[in-house]
Amino acid sequence: MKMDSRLVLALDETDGKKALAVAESVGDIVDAIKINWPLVLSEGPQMITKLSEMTDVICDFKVADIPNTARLIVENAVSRGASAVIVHAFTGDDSLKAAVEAAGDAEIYAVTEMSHPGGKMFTAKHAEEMARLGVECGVKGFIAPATRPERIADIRRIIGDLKILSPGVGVQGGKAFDAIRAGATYAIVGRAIYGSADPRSAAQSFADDIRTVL
Ligand code: NUP
Repeated sequence: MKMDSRLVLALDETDGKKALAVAESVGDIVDAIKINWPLVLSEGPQMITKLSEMTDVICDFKVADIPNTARLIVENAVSRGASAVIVHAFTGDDSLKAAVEAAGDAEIYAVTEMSHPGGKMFTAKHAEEMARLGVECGVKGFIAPATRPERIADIRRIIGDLKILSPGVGVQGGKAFDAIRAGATYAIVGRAIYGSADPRSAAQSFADDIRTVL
């Protein structure tokens, strides 16, 4: 995955045509596109393949299952063109290892602490443990909240130079440059780009913000 703008688009637009138009308009600005259940459920898993012809695709399926099911999901996503799959870490070492093995050359990113207010209830309490487990199990990166940049710094201290992808920028209140300054490798931005009247200039302004702290 590129590390140029350090910006990842979260493409939760559920209209396939609009989603592809946004992807095309910002494709040269973002380093990757992250898709989630809303787009895959409305437009089908072939969206993974279509988007992967433009850029790296991260499947944010937040896989939280037994090892065999985790393996089946990851294999399927990767065979359709995903460069990375996001999984939950609370499932434990066997499920995480199964996901890593199934990914092959693709990457597995594990969620540590979620960015929304409810993320403090359970995930925040175990974020460091989950980060340590992820390192042991061979994941290539972690999801940590731009809404709480100090927590990105906490996770960075545990994981060394593995990747951190940080959602929660824009509508959720976080700032891309705060996340990067705290140790995130990429800022993930969804609605503030695809929901904007001019997605390309919105993406460019996030990329410009990030550049000020690189
Ligand atoms: O903790 C997380 N927070 C979060 O927002 C983990 C995530 N994977 N996400 C995802 O990032 C969320 O599901 C959505 O796809 C994206 C953020 O979108 P937005 O708030 O920028 O629109």
